[in-house]
Amino acid sequence: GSTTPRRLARALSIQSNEKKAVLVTGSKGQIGTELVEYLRGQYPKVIATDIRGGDHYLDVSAKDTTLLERLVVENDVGCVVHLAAVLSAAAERDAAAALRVNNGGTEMVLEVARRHALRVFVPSSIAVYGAGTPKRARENSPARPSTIYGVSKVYGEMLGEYYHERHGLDFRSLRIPGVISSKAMPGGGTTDWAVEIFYDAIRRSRYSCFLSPTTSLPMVYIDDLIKGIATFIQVPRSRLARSTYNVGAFSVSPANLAEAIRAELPFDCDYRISALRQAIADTWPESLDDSAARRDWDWNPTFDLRATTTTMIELLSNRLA
Ligand code: AKB
Repeated sequence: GSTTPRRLARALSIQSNEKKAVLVTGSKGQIGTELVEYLRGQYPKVIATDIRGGDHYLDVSAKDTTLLERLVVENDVGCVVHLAAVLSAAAERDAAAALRVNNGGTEMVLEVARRHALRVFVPSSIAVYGAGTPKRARENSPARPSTIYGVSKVYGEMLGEYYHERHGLDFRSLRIPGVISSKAMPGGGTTDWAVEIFYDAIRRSRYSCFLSPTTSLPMVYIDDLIKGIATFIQVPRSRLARSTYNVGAFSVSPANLAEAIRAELPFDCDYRISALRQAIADTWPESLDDSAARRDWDWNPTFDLRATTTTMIELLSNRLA
């Protein structure tokens, strides 16, 4: 029949999770800093956790399920946004730490979410792609990463989808490109150059880029991403045809971005290529086919390269002045 206990449990948990509190891990990171602020305008309560402070200290790699469960129960949490992770270049330098944080953290969050019927959002990344992925990646393109970070992101997606199928957990994930933002720095990623370049352009009128001038990667401006995540975690499950979607916006190489900055400010860019980060970037796709997200839940980024560049320069010039 169609009303199996699992389907019923899923329907009930989906209904009852609307507008309860949201718990965010990694809330002090590049995405968390701005997402928490935005969600505070939308939910009665947002519990911001991080290893670096926030409302509550939480080291996801310690797998302290008792602490996470206490926060969930005491605050009537309905949804966990699990952002805490070690990014690609840092993960390559310390694979054991990346596995502890990325795999261990996701394991703990999914298990607590199963016990308390929570909705879970875990960001995935363009890093899931690798050998055999076409330049423009679709969700069902081969996802065979060659980095430990990519491996951990594939694992997170697959573990979440397993919990969805096996336990009816409302697991949702987005394959996110490089994120350009002004409030918090990324750390240890391969797309960090696309943020650093703006700080250096404003402070010193020059930047030394660690990727080659022609390495083109998909990017998204933070405002589009934040609105997209907020929409995606609220959309009725019945509108989703899958658990994991690509979200893209525009693609840019260091040479393109340097030129866009130069149209606004005096600016010089040179290249001191990091062998590690270049090797990682070379395995990632140039752009993401995000037509499924546009169709199913209205993903609709509005910032292109020019709008991102002028907004970043305006925000940072005011802040760093
Ligand atoms: C990184 O560069 O590691 C991240 C990502 C693309 O997932 N920004």
